[in-house]
Amino acid sequence: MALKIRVESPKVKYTEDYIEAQYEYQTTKVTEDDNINYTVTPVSTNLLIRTQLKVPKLGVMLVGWGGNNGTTITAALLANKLKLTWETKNGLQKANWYGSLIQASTVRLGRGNKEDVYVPMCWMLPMVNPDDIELDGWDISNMNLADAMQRAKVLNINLQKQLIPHMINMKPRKSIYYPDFIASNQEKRANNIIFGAKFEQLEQIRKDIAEFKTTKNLDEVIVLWTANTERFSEIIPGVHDTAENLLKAIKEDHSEISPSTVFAVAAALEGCTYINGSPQNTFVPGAIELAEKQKTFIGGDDFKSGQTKLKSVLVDFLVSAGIKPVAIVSYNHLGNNDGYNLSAPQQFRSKEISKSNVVDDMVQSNKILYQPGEKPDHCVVIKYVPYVGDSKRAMDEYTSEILLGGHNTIVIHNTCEDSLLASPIILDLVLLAEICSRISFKLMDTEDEFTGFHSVLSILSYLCKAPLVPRGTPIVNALFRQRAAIENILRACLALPPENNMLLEHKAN
Ligand code: NAI
Ligand code: DG6
Repeated sequence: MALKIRVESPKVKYTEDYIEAQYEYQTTKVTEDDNINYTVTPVSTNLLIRTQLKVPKLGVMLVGWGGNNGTTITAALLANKLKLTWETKNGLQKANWYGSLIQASTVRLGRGNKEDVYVPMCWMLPMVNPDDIELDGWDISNMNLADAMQRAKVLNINLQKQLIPHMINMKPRKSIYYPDFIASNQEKRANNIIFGAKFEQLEQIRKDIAEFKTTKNLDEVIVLWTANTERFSEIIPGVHDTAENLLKAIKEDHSEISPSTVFAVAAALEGCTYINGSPQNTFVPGAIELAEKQKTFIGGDDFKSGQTKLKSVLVDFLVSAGIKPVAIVSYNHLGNNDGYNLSAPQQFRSKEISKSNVVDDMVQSNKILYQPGEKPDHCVVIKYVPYVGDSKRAMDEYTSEILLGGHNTIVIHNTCEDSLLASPIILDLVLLAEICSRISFKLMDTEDEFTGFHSVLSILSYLCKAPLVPRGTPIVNALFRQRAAIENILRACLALPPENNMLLEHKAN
């Protein structure tokens, strides 16, 4: 693959197979004596970071392929690959990847002759081209993707008409349906089911993955859950706690193992990355341990698409400006099948949990504003209103305390198609997870083996409402900290320093 960016530096070596970067990773160690005095020690670690150049032939399998997100990401991949255009009342619309961090956002590379030079994030390292992704998936509904796209009512009709011939022969594979885990109102969709015991279902999903990989001659498959939100599983010792117990419990057909966890187990056993785009606790401790043992990657939970994304910017802005948010009320209504499923209390509860913890790190970062344990009131409401379909309305009120007991209230009203927000995030999750599988590092000048990222890919936090991180790792929800992590890791792979925004060269006399 031709590289778009080449770094001229003795710290970067290009071989036939790798980019090797010598990187000085700088952190600070702080010792706190009595909360008033701090001792800070800069720490520097010299790393050798290696990025494999060969981009794999990638397959993506979506669980919930026939849903609004599943059909919309399929349509977006096809529309971009086929370079489709379609008439709208505002003129000719071209396919694009707006909303994708990797495909449609840029990174400041540095200073050119006269101005700053920005490049698409996907140019930083050799990444999978979305046009080359092979798609497949499962759904408990047997509807073909063309009909399912029409059912979703997300896309412009002129685009749908062009896509129908490309999607009509796409048929979701049979899936696992345990009625107890999703809302009972979903039952009428469930006509495409793998019957049998849990272990037999697990084996069938494994066969599906293997068959897809062989038939399409793929190097790698990523499995992503974009199916209905499930209720939380009750974590039972001896069932969910270790990889061994989880596998044993599946063999014993234990009723408290969810479909999404069976998929996670199947993916790990097939050596695949598994990403959870919904809020439920798919990654029970045993599923995490299994991924660690299998050295596969996992990421989640719950796509961070709209209201929460804005929240993770706005609260960060307020708290870092020294303003104290004291009440956040987030209301939304929508009328798609996701909203219908979430109208059931247990499934709503999963979403409520996922949407509720997203300001914790920002609040905890400011001890001037918040006493230990103090948090803003935070209320999340979701209502199902069929008429508005996929066009979700989100209304937020942020009340903050300002100078000398004053108050500041910000109110936001947001309307847009939920699946058009989620689909580019699905693409980003896949592309980022894939590039992470080609990055490895070791301490400089040691005989150590290169190691890759931890199985739990916390770098995906930017794209998730409730980021899954390795045990004992801080959770970051603030959007621009999350973005900076991605950008600076990509820069590190090229031995480029983190973007510091100091612009000292323009500030000094
Ligand atoms: P949807 O209801 O249109 O699609 C879900 C699909 O999953 C349906 O076709 C359903 O038949 C299928 N399904 C249910 N259980 C299944 C199983 N066990 N195996 C295979 N298929 C199964 O929902 P939509 O709008 O596509 O959302 C999908 C998920 O993504 C939901 O959990 C939603 O909460 C989550 N999400 C969506 C966001 C968005 O902005 N659209 C943002 C964050 C999360
Ligand atoms: C109702 O809130 C439906 C949900 O699936 C959300 O639309 C989805 O989780 C997106 O949430 P947010 O907070 O990222 O807009």
